[in-house]
Amino acid sequence: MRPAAAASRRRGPRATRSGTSASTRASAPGIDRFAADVRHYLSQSPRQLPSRYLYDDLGSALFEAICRLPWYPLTRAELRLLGAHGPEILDRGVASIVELGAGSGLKLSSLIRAAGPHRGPFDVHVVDVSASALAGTRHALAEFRDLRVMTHETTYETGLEILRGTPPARGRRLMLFLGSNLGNFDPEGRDLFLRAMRGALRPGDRLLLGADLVKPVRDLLLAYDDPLGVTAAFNLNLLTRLDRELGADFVLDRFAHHVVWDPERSRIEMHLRSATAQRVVVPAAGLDLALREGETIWTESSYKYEAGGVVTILERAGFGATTPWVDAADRFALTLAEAV
Ligand code: AVJ
Repeated sequence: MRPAAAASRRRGPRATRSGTSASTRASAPGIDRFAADVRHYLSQSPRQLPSRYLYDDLGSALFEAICRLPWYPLTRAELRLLGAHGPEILDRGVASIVELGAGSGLKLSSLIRAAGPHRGPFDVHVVDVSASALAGTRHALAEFRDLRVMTHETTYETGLEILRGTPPARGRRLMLFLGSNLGNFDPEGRDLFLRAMRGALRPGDRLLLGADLVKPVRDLLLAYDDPLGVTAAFNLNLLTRLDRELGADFVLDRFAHHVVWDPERSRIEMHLRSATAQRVVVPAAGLDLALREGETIWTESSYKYEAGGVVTILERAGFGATTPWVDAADRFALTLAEAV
């Protein structure tokens, strides 16, 4: 996300020279929204910050690094599944592909490649709050002919609204929600969001959902608290962002990356733990915080699923779910579901 002044400008779709690509930045959330969210969530008990703010330019780059860590197998497992089932996922009926939160675009390009040559043409819509992620996706897709790429620099919710208004002229739409991004929602928000995705589709359209599965606790903890400290940097970077963009005075070495597995809720929580009792001000959010020693700021939840549970929640949201493809080695599920 670019919370600078430009974000408050609205831009309509813009065709580039070839006429095969366009971008919109429909009401991208800006600095005011960021400040208001920080004010609201840091005042809650327990204190928290929405995980989507982890992804400024540096945060997105750190997340890309996480995906290469030997202890974070999600991305590799999902890429294996996309490679193995590409032709079935992108079968002849698909004319339009939508990805929510595309990151680097690596998965999308791998899927299109795995589907085999002479597939397409495809309309491709990519929705992401990060301008750098969208640029990366464009770059990753540049090698393919027969793609009409439209990027939308906005939240998932706004992206879905745009998509609901622009169904494909012919053929089916395939929506991708990968990387276990679903895991960041709590169960209530998750069900609402799945319904919102269903609402942007028509019967016969499809959703491909990637979901990380429950695995041994030590593996989960290593995935979110890696020995190289990359995940710690990813988490702590949120404080540097608050310092830079909202004038806060967080001192990084007074906080520590802290990870908890909650077996009841089946989720990993990521926190920033205050090493000492300390005061922090966030001027642009009008906050003056007194943190206790050991108090944490909760920055992310990553829910982990059972393969059968994914099918159940999809069916509840209006999808006829097929059987998930499961990567047995790293316990990750890819489920292709049809809107009913
Ligand atoms: C991109 C949200 C799926 O929850 O596993 C990686 C983000 N956080 N390491 C996840 C993340 C810590 C990731 N998601």
